[in-house]
Amino acid sequence: SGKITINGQIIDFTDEKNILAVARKAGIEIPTLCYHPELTVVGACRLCVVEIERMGIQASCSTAPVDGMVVYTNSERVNQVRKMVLELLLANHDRECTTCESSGACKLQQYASDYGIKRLRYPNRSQMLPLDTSSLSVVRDPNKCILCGLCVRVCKEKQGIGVWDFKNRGSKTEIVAAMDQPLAESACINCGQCIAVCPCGALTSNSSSIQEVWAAIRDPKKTVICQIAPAPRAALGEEFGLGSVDVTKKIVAALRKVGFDKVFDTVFTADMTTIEESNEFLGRLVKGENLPLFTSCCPGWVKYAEQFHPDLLNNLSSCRSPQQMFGSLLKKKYAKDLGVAPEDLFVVSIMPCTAKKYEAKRPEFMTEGSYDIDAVLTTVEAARLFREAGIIFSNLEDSEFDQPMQQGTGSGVIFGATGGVMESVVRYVAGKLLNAEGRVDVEFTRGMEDTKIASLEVGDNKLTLAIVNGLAAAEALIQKIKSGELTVHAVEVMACPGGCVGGGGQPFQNDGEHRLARSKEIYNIDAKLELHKAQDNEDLDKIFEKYWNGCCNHETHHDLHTHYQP
Ligand code: HC1
Ligand code: SF4
Repeated sequence: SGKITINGQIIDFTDEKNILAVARKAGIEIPTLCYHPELTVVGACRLCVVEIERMGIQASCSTAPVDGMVVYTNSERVNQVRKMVLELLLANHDRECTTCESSGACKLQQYASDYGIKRLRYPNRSQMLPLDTSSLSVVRDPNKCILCGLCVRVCKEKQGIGVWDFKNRGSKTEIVAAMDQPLAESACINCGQCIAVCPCGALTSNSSSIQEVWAAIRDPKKTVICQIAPAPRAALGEEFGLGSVDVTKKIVAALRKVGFDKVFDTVFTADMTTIEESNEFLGRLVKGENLPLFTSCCPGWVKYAEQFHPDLLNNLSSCRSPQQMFGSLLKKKYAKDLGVAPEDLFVVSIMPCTAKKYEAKRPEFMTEGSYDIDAVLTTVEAARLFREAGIIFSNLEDSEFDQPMQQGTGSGVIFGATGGVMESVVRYVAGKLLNAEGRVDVEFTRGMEDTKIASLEVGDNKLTLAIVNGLAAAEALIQKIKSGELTVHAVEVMACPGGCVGGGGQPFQNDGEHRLARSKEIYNIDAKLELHKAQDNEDLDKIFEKYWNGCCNHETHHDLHTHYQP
């Protein structure tokens, strides 16, 4: 710890590892394209240079603060270097901003504007290389890549997968997927975290579903239904300058204006998942088999388990995810009520997640030859749909979800943040075993740490529960469980940092600060809702009764569960 002077201002530092972090803490912005506070530092882009007395021009991301240092972040020399760095990057970058998926959410575009870059002194060397559109979830445009390496690091360090890597050296350097094969051939689990860190449009979500949704809406034969996941409600407003506030009812209103026939809440089937999964868990506890139970609503995690831990597949909950439970319910049951064939019901979901696009296309999730979910839009893509429809989002009047699946509990809403699924199960089980009336709030499940473990007494059961987000953290936990170092009864795994609020389909900036704000809003929504536990959902009771003669039986098992095969 010590003090440094930045632009004449004396600033204390404690455990910050670099000048950039000290400056940001003091509210002084330093531009960077390759630095991420949660990833290793490589000092590749040189945009974060500062001038240090007696040391000259240095990259602030890779220079440690030393007591007494005198730093200038915006001297003439600093700004000259930054402009040159930006011009060199732009010379190698496809600058077709008007047609870029990331226009308006691009740090390179922003900095070029901030630093007044008008004409380049260097020839344009960008070539038109083909895009990699092989993945259902992620599209890569190599012409936009500036080699910052954030995708390489996030996939390796946070997800422990390492799909992306550098190839060649010097001016031939490029980033490629494993074995230089199309992304779809790799071990990619579709989480979209590389999209979340990409500063400039080289990695974006596969947005082809937007056109499919328009086509269905314009097709008079189709009944078009939308469901909204928990996490987008606290993030979609960011796209319209409203911040991370609850916009659930505006999303419903926007979808009606777009032309959807019915709008439902994935929170309804999150409650359904809680009930089916909690009973599955209690059954396993009684029999002492297939423990620990791992949650399975995160499709990135499911693919990871299939690829790297096939011996754990019997431990995964057999419950379909809330997205897929809703799809199955709509295509197998509700379609009949409407008198519509499954293929004429077009089911869309708005998800914070790029892996949900892949989950929707898994062959086990079909009804009479038609996918249970026809199209998945990320939060960002839904915002684009609304803009394309000419909707002025911030002016919309609130609108409610449709009957007869209208209710959703706070327990279903918190699925959207890390720890929420586990908390929902605890609320349900405590309510059921202890006849607990009213609210059962759990403390240890909350917070953004990547690993949370606690033991709770619920009735006669002493349960040890673990919650992880990010697959590197999941892997570390699995190793402890497999080695016998740790015994747990249930594990919640979410592939994305912070859970679904940090999903790869959420708005840019998709960083720690935004994940925290969204997760706070998710818990605010829960705190305000009268319905608190999954068993409080009366609409759900009626639907269970009507379609399956109750819950947690052979019939629900057939329609709402699945089986993961090693
Ligand atoms: Fe999620 Fe889920 S919470 S997985 O994070 O279980 O995507 O939001 O919709 O299906 O409900 C995502 C969010 C989402 C499912 C639910
Ligand atoms: Fe890696 Fe996730 Fe990107 Fe796939 S989507 S390459 S797993 S970070």
